[in-house]
Amino acid sequence: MKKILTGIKPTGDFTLGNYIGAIKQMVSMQEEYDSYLFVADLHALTIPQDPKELHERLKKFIAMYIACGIDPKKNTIYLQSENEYIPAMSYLLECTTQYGEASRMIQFKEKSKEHSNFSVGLLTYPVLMAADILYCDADYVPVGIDQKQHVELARDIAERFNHRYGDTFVLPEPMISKSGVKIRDLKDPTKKMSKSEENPQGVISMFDTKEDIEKKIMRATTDSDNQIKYDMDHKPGISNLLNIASSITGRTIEELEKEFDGQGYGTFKKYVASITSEHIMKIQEKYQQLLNGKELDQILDEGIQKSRTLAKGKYDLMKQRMGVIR
Ligand code: ATP
Ligand code: LTN
Repeated sequence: MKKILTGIKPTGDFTLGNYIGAIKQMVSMQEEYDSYLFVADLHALTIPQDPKELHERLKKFIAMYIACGIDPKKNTIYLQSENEYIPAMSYLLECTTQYGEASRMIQFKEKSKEHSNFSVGLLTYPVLMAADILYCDADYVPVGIDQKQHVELARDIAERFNHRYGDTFVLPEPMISKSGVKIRDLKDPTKKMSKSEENPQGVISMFDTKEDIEKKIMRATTDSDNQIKYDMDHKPGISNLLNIASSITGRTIEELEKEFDGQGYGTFKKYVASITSEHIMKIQEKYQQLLNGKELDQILDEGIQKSRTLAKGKYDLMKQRMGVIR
């Protein structure tokens, strides 16, 4: 069975974009692949975080993954920071990574401009990500297009290590979903719905109340021609709502266009608001049960045990190959 692995940084509330773009995709693949899913809490630290808020988000994210349909029996689920072999591997990989490669990463260039006095962690971010991927010999890494460059760097680092020290790593490939849609910000549909967005009005959090979800959708920015037609270039607002409705119900865009033909934006928005809020409320019900129960700790204990065993094996092999053993 081929392995897939992905992680999400807990840098803000888990959004509808993360659900549709990342978790739903993992759910649809969990039968066919040996799947690894983690919370990338060490990666969150590359930009300053409030420790209390970050801590509270960790279990919330895990509970949300499972409430969204990730089956703990079919996935290895864990917190990145509980596997100490990953940062240890990352150091060894740093010594096989060129400074030029790391500093050419687009995310590094952008974020280092945004934050004055940025940390060294921001530069080594993709090397830690390489360790995340390489320790378990992941074949495919489902990510958004913005992370493709990081997965390709992980592959380059692995290839160089294999060449220099002998076969050690499987070469991973990014898996960019063709069908996976990008959910846009409801207030500014030209940009991605993102958990670090400052204006919450354009972002649906999976923890929002039913009323908030409905309000945000009813107030979503749309054009003025009142036609329910998919056209991302000229009608990004309404196209975004069509994408959301289609992802949630499994119905095609054409079916939805036909059903709401001539009915105007108000009626369509009400429909999207109602199916989206109901869908998220069902997920929240399951989420609450998980958060209140004991199951979560057991899932994390099992996940980290498996993850640590694999990472220790790979770390020891790397050290042996590199000559740093007694
Ligand atoms: P940040 O604001 O910190 O960049 P983000 O919410 O944009 O965070 P990431 O943590 O970078 O999300 O992404 C986690 C996963 O969720 C990735 O696989 C990414 O492709 C997916 N994802 C995030 N936002 C969206 C979106 N709006 N539409 C579709 N997929 C998304
Ligand atoms: N950098 C990714 C999160 C991430 C990740 C990973 C994704 C950290 N480690 C390993 C895939 C594989 C992001 O910002 N979305």
